[in-house]
Amino acid sequence: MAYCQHIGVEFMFINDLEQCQWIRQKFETPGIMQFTNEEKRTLLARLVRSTRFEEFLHRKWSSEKRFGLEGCEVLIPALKTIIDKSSEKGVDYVIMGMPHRGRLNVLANVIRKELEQIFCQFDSKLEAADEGSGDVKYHLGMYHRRINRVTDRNITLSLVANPSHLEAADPVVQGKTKAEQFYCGDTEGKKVMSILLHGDAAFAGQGIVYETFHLSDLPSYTTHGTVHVVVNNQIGFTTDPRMARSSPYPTDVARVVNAPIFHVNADDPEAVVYVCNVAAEWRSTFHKDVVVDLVCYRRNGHNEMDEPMFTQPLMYKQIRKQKPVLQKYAELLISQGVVNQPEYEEEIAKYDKICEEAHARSKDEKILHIKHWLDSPWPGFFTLDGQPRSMSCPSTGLNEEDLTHIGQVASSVPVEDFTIHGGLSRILKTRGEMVKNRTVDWALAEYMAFGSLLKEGIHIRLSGQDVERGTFSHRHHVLHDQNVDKRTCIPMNHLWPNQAPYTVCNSSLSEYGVLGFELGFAMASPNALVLWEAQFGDFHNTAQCIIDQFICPGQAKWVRQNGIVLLLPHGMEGMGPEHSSARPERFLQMCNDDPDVFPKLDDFDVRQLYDCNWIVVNCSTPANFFHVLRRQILLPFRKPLIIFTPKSLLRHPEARSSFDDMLPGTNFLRVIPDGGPAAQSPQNVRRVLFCTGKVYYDLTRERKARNMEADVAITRVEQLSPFPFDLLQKEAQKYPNAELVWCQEEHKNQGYYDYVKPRLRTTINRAKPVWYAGREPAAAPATGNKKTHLTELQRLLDTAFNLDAFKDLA
Ligand SMILES: Cc1ncc(C[n+]2csc(CCOP(=O)(O)OP(=O)(O)O)c2C)c(N)n1
Ligand SMILES: [Mg+2]
Repeated sequence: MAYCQHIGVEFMFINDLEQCQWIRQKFETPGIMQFTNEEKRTLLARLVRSTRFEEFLHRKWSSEKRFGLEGCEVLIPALKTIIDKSSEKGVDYVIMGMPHRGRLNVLANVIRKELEQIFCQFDSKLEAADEGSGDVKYHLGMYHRRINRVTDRNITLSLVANPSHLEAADPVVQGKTKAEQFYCGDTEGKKVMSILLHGDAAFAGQGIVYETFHLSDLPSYTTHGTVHVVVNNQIGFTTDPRMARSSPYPTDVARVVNAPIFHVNADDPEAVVYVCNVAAEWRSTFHKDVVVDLVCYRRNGHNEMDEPMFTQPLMYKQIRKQKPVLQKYAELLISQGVVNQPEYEEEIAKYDKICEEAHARSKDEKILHIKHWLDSPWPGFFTLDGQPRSMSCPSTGLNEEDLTHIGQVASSVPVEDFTIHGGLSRILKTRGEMVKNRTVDWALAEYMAFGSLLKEGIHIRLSGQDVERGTFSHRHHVLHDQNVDKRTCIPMNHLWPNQAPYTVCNSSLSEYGVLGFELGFAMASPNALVLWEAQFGDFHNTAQCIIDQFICPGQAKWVRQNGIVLLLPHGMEGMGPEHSSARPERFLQMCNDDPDVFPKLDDFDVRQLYDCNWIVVNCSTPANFFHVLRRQILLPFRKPLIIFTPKSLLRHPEARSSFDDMLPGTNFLRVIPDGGPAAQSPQNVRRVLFCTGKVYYDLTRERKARNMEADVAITRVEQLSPFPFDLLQKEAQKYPNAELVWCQEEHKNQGYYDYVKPRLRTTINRAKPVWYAGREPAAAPATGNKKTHLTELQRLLDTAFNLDAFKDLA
């Protein structure tokens, strides 16, 4: 149906008449695809750059992997067209995500990274100069602000660094895009947009593609349309026009991604440029996603070391016969008289010279700077050479007045004529009483932390399934009028006259996509507290790639800090195997602190945090939860923060904190020592139980019941990583006659034991054993049987308080 035989369009599932007519008009109007001679020459020049860049790399480093673009050289003019058109429509910031294929070419010719910076990455003798372990050259990111030569307007281009894991960067790019839109007040996506590139196989196969597409229709997640470009080299070569019209994917991909797909033959550069113009126009008109499918072939193997004839001999015999697209297009323009042979050759010579000169300069580079590849700089947050402005953290306490004020707003309805649910009235009343008594529970402590940061101009964004109410119905950050449909109120946004905005948003039912999105959001600015809450902690594992590939090693690979907070409900409460464990063992296993070395540090409070790859905590009191959230922002650098959050403790009468523990001068407590009779006569203490989180409440209850408060001390480890070696050493030394026991409610091969044991032993120079009281090893995180659950709990408490339990083992 398309006017040009090299273009095919899939959009029949779109049921908006205006949109359908728009597409028809773009593709069915005879003669609509006209190019001026100047446009043709620009296109030729862009093809020259794209083609000669790969040839140059091939000549200089024939045995290096570069995932070249040969066969789809039109990608460069395609992207440049989308950017030019978008710039013309008012866009001044384009955030891009892309896989390996053609990435170096895009860096060089679209984002315009200095060529010498790219070339020196091929020099194996250069030393790495920055902190961290770095990454291979075709994963690194880039940020560049420059003038768009076609529109003469400023444009900022950012390419987000990514792991090998295909399509994992998609939601990250979208989150960053959303954040950049949010911070510049671009509520309709008119100034900031994203472009996502895909390989055909990854596009069709990876579920994260669809998770990301489906975020685009949700108000707090939409980026108001993304232009997707698929480098589709799956179907051989494209001289047969039928190929350009047939979708290489299962035909319902278009339907699933809910976006029109424009298929275009990559051997017809003018058709490609035309389609890219239409795609950019579609995005700026309807602010919806659109897919450009560049149907091409891949001239070489998967990478330059790969031999495609092993497996596709006949296809590759055909491919070898194909004239490169540059040659074909040059011949066409010469035959049309648009350029002549010498002009064409001069264009080639000009670019080759640029490459040669850059190559010569690249030899002067002595060291590799990963910093030059940063995709998200935070101007003003660091010193000019990228260091934190201080190595200290102020008190995270808050004055009484602010605590009371936030508490009052949290227990009221700050708008007129608004009827809330009766059950919620009771909850707010209880909150009011707590505030009068100068106490907080978990939900109030969170309120205090958020509310106080908002006052200080810190934007807060809390995202996840059901976070507005809270999975456990404890939060209620969005009030719903019981009489007026869809009328809501967010008291957190009624706290202070010039406060920062609070965003709380129920996400789609996705973890991988949404966590990636929030990570991207947190990348944009250090002055925001971005939190993702899992419905239950276990669900984070469907987002494991974001955790393993971005959150844990992000700074080491890409010198990029990120302060995202993960709230992971965790605790063994007889709820069965699936709602019990946030898998602390996995997070702890990925911490970079050495179990066998006592760190030589003057200041553990801040310096140890600076050295770690992420912070893992399990707070036992609301006040400590309040402090750790505030510390996250008051620190002079950013680290991901993993918090195992409670379920039953949300309503536990003892899990309350006094305002006194939150006042100025107070701080997050990495360790909470025993404060009872045991601590008063430490010489007499027979056992120290070290624990973390909710089991503390079971242990104190049991100790009281057994009348053992003078015999057994209970020390809470609130910050698991980086491990508080200094404080725990003091604790161990305080009780010279005591046995040391780690007690946890999780199974032995899970939880914290494997992480804590060697570190605790390091604090005491391995002078004593560290015993274990807890559940036995198991394959599942928890039993499905309530009675078994309680029996197991009693058994671990028995071990914890049986002073003879380890006698025969010693
Ligand atoms: C999640 C994931 N699985 C597997 C791989 C290994 N892998 C690297 S490239 C590739 C093929 C990608 O094909 P396509 O998306 O069509 O891109 P092309 O290389 O053809 O441009 C695979 C399977 C990967 N990088 N990521
Ligand atoms: Mg492919």
